[in-house]
Amino acid sequence: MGGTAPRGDATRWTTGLRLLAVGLLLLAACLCAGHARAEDGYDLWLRYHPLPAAQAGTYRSHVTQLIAGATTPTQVATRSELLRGLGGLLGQALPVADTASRDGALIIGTPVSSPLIAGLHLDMRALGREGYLIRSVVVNGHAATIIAGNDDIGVLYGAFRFLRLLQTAQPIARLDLRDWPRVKLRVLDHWDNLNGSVERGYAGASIWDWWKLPDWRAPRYTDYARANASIGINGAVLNNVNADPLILTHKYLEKVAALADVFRPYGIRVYLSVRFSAPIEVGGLKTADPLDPQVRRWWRTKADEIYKLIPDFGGFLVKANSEGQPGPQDYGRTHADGANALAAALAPHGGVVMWRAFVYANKPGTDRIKQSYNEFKPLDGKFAANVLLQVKNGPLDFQPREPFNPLFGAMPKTRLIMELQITKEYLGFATHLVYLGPLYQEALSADTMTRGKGSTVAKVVDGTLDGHALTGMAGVANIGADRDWCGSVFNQANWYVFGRLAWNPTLSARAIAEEWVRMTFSNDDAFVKPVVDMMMGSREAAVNYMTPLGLAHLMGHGHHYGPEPWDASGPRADWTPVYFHRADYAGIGFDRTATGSDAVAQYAPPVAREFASLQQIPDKYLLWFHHVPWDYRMRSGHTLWDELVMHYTHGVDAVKQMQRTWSSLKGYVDDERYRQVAAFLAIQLHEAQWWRDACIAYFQSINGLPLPVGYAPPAHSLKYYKSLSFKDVPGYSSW
Ligand code: GCV
Repeated sequence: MGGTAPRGDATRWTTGLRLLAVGLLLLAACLCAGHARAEDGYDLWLRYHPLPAAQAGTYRSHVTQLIAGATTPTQVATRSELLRGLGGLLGQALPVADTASRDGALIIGTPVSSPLIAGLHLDMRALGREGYLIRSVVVNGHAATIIAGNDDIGVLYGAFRFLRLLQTAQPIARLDLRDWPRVKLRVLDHWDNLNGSVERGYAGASIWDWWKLPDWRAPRYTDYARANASIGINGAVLNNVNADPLILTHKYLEKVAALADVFRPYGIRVYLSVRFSAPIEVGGLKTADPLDPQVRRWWRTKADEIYKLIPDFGGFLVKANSEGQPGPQDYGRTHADGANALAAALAPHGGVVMWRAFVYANKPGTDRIKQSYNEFKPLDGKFAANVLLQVKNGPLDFQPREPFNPLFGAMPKTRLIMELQITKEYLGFATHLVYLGPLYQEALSADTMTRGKGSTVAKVVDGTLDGHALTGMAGVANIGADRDWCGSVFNQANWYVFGRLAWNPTLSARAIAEEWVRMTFSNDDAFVKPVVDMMMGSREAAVNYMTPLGLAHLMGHGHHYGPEPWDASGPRADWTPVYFHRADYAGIGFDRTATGSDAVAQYAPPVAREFASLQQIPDKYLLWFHHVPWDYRMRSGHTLWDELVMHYTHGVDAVKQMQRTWSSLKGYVDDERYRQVAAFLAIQLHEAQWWRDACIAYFQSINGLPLPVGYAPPAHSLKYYKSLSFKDVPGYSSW
């Protein structure tokens, strides 16, 4: 034993050192975990994690007590959000007080709900019902901050803005902010079916548990409302535009009413998609002719029933005579006849009809993208005052890139609501990291030139171009029952940017991305900058690896997963990629100039001239409007074919760069979210490469041209890419 003692001491030493080292490692791991603890994304951008000590300390000196009424449901919601948010961010509970007894009171309310606010005699005329004012003031001799509005809902929006200031590390010592929504209806369209599936949904099942409603009001519904209110969304269409008529039965309306009750304190109205033939299917009538007195009476009675259950019901969204849906044309009536019949039923209650312009059935054979304009433009001025015509951003169908829809600016007497897609049906589903801010901004900032220079789509949307007060923006939601709501953390940014742009269509996509990154991940500039850059470039990357230079709709048939540029399978020609790219031995692209379909003529003359001219057309729209030879010389000096291959390759390279950026930021993100993003980027790279290779293989099979020097050939044969087929693709419910 004696001979072993020294060795034993040495062993103990070594063991001790090892234990110390392990302890230090554990401590370090704990500290890191405190900095970046595992997160599942449920909290979205409302995480309210404790701020770094120094920053929290500064804020704590400015926010020492909360003075807030709690009489109405919205006041209760506002107070509880502030207590939750500030308590979390500042790391300590905030006392609620009746009067400003020391420096640092946060006083919130309206001149009616708060005597302190009333006493300040603020000029809040410009704020409207939903606007707010945040200001540093002196009350009872004490420094204080007020969040004031004309109505409770404005105060709630102001409270979220105040929280955002702290979440994004902004100074709060000398505040003087006022803001109000520029668009009236800021609506999410859920394409959720009553059986729990979601058309074009990639984040799991529907969040609406119709089966358990109205008795079970899941807490998640409140969190949904909180998230929406935090970005100013004030409406939700609960069900798919390919609507099940059952939603209008009393049983379902009671379920809808339960959701409306949950959302009401957060300023969110519910809307329903309705099937035009519901008077037949639900009402037992023989016709749904909008001019038939019985049909009109049925809609009136139904509206009365709805408003008894839901006094603030928003109205109806209608997809009619589109993709197999019934509509007024089935009875020889116009879209205006149909919309106005429903509008008449809702008008006494203050409801609206959002009538979709997404139609392409009237004249098969006409260029698909021209049909909506052809059908609706002549109806300008024919719609009732509570009808909004809901127009997709582009004339086709939510492609990675489209020029703006020519209906914007072309119907000055009609209220147009813009429809954007938040769910990424055509942009890689849930897994591809594609921030849609740049796409939305591109659409909103497009100049229609319809009333001279500066007649932007944003001005049509916010109503300033033609003096409309009833305005709107709708986004097809990307929300599902997945724990992280949207199928990936970065998809949450698309919900966020939609809400922020619907609030103010002139905000910058980059600034919004930065807000979101700070709230969702970290305020560390070393993290924020590269992530925002990555997000801002991500949409262009997707355009490049999917549909560069104005190509469109090359996706897999029906389910829209992956590339299928060779598909010519019908049943309609204008559902197939070959219809859209028109590639042949001589060239590629859709001639939409006067020598072709003349779709350019639907734009105001200066825009039409630009799009029609090969000299002026921006490269990004070239093949949308022109059929050009493969050896056409691009501005870069390359031939079109070489340039196409280069764009496809840039797209793939950009995803590689995104991967590099993300792996360099590992230390800033909790492991759970880090790993998911990394794994999804790997999927994205794989699929981007597949897109590039399959498209190049196919186009090369048509033109027989060699690849530009230095560009790798596709990894597989065209036969291989054509052999791929997919069943059970998420989000694909055929109608
Ligand atoms: C809800 C595209 C989608 C359909 C969708 C339709 C629409 O065609 O693929 O799933 O149907 O747009 O916007 O109505």
